[in-house]
Amino acid sequence: HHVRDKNNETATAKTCFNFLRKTGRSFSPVVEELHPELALPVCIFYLILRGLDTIEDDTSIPLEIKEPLLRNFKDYLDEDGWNYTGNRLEEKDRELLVQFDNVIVEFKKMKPVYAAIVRDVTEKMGNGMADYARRSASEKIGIESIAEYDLYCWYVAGIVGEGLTRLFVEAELAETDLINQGLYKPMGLFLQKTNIIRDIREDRDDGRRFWPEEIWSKHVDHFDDLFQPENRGLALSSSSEMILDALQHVCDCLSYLAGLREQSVFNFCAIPQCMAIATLELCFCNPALFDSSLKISKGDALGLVVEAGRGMENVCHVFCRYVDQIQRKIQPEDPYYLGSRAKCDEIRTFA
Ligand code: PS7
Ligand code: MN
Ligand code: MN
Ligand code: MN
Ligand code: MN
Ligand code: MN
Repeated sequence: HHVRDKNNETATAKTCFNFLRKTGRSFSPVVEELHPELALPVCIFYLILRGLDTIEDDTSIPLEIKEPLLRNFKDYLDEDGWNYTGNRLEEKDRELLVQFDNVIVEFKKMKPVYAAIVRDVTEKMGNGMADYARRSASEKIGIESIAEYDLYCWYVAGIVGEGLTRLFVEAELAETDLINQGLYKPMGLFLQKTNIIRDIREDRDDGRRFWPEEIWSKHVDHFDDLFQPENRGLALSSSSEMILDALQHVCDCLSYLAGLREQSVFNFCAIPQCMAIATLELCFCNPALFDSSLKISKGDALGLVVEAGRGMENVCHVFCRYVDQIQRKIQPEDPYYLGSRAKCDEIRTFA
């Protein structure tokens, strides 16, 4: 078993791991436990994308400033001492951008093949976020079609999955097949869709909408109607359809995970997926989803880390268990009753 040599870490690497702990509570344990060849590169990768997302999320930055920041972010990675202090004070990850020079120092020391992958993902994600920010700043406020929703999720998470898979292969910790199969896309989409479903209320309070109009407009006339107490039934039907849409990716995610051989890479990939299915189960048929972001308990999360770490068979058990709980909650009057039941049956047969 390989262990990272924390005593030989530079001061900037230590600072980066501290930022990872502060800004990525769910990712930091799995990143720190990664094979030592990849722990620091993936930590830097994470912080770069977290920095980009902090700019994307700040609704106080006007589009004329935000758009070039997002599109040019990949170039700042080579600018010694670059930082950004323009975020509004409340933005929780502001400090990362203020001290971004530490991330740049470590990015420049990264193996060139790894750095090229990270830069490529940063460029594509920055441009995708900028396209979306531009569209939502003009007449439209949010995502309209399911195709647009899938494209947004591809930019902010699918591409990350592709980049991470390339890193695993470059580090010889995964087989080349894993890239060719393209299953990194559903891996990213499943995580991102779960985040968008869970954060519906928080995002709406920030003036942002990620649930596609094509889905919610079947149930309510206006987006804000989802949050009115008298519309809880219609809001829950919308959430059922959103969750059913996310569940379409589950079988592909399990196929991706089944292709991993190295234990630390397996844990890194499998644990967030198990947290996601547990989160979807918590959100399913839960009216509190429209009051605040729901979070699985610390105890449940800890149990999932242990279970997922015991290998593929246990990960399948985790998925079967949560899918079974979802299936028990589906109401016969739910318009997605049959579709959801069929999907749950399919996943349990597959797993
Ligand atoms: C493993 C094949 C480089 C480890 C990990 C920072 C979380 C933040 O949190 O609503 O509500 O503010 O603004 C596939 C992670 C996809 C991405 C996307 C899995 C980078 C990440 C920046 C691929 C994670 C899914 C924004 C964009 O949503 O979030 C495998 C490492 C993975 C970061 C996530 C997040 C997007 C995000 P929040 P938002
Ligand atoms: Mn964010
Ligand atoms: Mn964001
Ligand atoms: Mn979110
Ligand atoms: Mn957010
Ligand atoms: Mn799909």
